[in-house]
Amino acid sequence: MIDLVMLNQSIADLDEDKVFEMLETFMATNPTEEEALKAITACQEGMATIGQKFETGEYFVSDLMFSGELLSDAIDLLKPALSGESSKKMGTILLGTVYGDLHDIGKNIFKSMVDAAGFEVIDIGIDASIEKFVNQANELKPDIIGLSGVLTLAIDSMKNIVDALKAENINAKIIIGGTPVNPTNCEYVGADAFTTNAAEGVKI
Ligand code: B12
Repeated sequence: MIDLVMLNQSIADLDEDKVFEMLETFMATNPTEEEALKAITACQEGMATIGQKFETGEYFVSDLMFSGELLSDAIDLLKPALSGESSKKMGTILLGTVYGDLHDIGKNIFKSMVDAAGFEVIDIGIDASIEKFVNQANELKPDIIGLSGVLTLAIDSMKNIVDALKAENINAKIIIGGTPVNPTNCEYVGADAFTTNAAEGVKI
């Protein structure tokens, strides 16, 4: 098993060489999906430290950008361990990062995992407007709609999107994900479920 504390630390330190060396060695051991999920969680925790370093002025926007690329590349390396391809079709999910928010790493992780679990995912990208969600939902009739966002302001975007979906009588189940979501703002948004963890999102 990979050293999760060191992986978390290497992400937080933006030590690209160390992260890749650790993940390549790990993948050569044919890890289980459960082990790969633990590695993703360690990376996610490292990203939270990067956020704190950004807040205290130790890191700059350029570091945030670099961390985004680093994490995307890390997840790409781990993906083969996640794709327990399922033959059954579980349903369709319309997924996007809500308007005002450009963060998509978490959304993309959830997309990979829920796709591997047998769902068809329609990804409408980042900064997705109310109209985009409503039009795609009307056209594609998904079973589930997933809203992603990590900025605090994403919560209001989520609420406005959910209000519009309900006004159009779109009755897909709605799940919200991303760092700021919690029970209180899940209720405020009017979503059916929330999570800050992609694996839990797949279970929900
Ligand atoms: C990388 C990063 C960036 C990158 C994003 C690259 C990309 N392609 O996504 C870039 C450089 C573009 C960026 C820009 C900005 N960022 Co930024 N960024 C981050 C950082 C460091 C990591 C975010 C991340 O990827 N986390 C890792 C992923 C895996 O976690 P996650 O998103 O929570 O996803 C998991 C779950 O939540 C879940 N999930 C996610 N979505 C969904 C959806 C569904 C349906 C489900 C079921 C599950 C699910 O699955 C994932 C895996 O478990 C965070 C710090 C932090 N603490 O989060 C700051 C952070 C989010 N950024 C911040 C800020 C301020 C900004 C900027 C305003 C900076 C600036 N001055 O320009 C801009 C905003 C641009 C915009 N309008 O969106 C603040 C937000 C503050 C706030 N409270 O609103 C943070 C918290 C940093 C900080 N502490 O100050 N950022």
